[in-house]
Amino acid sequence: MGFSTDAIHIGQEPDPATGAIIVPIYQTSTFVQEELGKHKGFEYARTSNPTRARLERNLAALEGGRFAFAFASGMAAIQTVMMLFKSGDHIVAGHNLYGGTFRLFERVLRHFGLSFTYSNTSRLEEVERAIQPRTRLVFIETPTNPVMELTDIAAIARLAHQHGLLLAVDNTFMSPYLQRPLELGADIVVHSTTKYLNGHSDGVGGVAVVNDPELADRLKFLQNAGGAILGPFDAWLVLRGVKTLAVRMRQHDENGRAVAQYLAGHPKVKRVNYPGLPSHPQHELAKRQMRGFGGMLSFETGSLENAKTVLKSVRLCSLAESLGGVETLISHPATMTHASVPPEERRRLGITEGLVRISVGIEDAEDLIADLDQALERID
Ligand code: P1T
Repeated sequence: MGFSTDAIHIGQEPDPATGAIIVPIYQTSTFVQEELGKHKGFEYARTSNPTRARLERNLAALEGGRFAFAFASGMAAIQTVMMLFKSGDHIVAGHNLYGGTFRLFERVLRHFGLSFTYSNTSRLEEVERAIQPRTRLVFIETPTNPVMELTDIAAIARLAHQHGLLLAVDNTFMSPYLQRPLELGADIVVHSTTKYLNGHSDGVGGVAVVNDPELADRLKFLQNAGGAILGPFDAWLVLRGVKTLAVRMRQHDENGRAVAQYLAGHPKVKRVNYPGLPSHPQHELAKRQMRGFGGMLSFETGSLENAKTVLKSVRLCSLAESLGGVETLISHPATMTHASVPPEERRRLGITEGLVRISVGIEDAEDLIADLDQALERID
């Protein structure tokens, strides 16, 4: 079946007990057993909950994987994936990650004996140089948050596997509608479901998806052992959100292209980071590896003052962290999402004080452009 059919039907079958067309929210902590060891497949809701189980089945299918595990947040999903490793292990990570991921790696997991080398994963030779005898994992975002740099997933998967490493891809920015890393060779896909999968800015969650049954067993164990699970109501919101994932992503993509093109032609905008623009250094890779370019972009206003003016002047775009909702959000990575990245590292990556990020929503594109136009008129 096609992607939209899967999104609407897999895990979303009518409730066998009542015929309810919508998956019920099983707001329960435990399940009564008939006798010792005899139950209906559910014992305790940390271990497994029917609403969450439905979502996990759905998201596994959408990512082209066999197993999915839903967590309380994107960070909880990433944290649980990192618990697959042990003290002494080394991870090669992309140099431009969501600030919270970098913070987890540097300020938490280092204390548990994991070590990290950050490299420009768009250059395979840099990744190869970073590999050490105790390296176990390559962890990337593509496109990256917020400078929209790409990594060739198929190529880096081959390299990782040649060295006996796992490849994990944070697919939050694209959603499985636009990019399916498992099909390109990745071993683990993670998402902040808070973003496009939920799509309506009304819940925080995360997921990890894998194909390998052994990896799945270990993640299932860690999900239960650590307990950072997604609650049933939040799982239900994502089940509702994914039904419109395909149509939303098509509109995010169309609007993203329109806004990027408008910004690229604006005399006061110094640079636009959007993989759909022919000027993007990896535009060809984007066309090959993604089904569209999505709704995320960032652009350079030239100074902190200019960025502040834009953020203050927009009326339709809302100044807020997060992304992937139907409404357009605008933000300042240097002081918001990437504040935990050291300033010199930020500068090196192009996360300047003048950089503004937009999560282009699915409003009418001409209204978004008009809003940005009146805001940009106020800058130098
Ligand atoms: O916020 P949470 O659901 O825990 O997800 C963390 C996360 C993981 N991966 C990527 C690529 C992300 O962008 C995020 C969260 N990002 C934002 C809140 C943001 O505004 O960029």
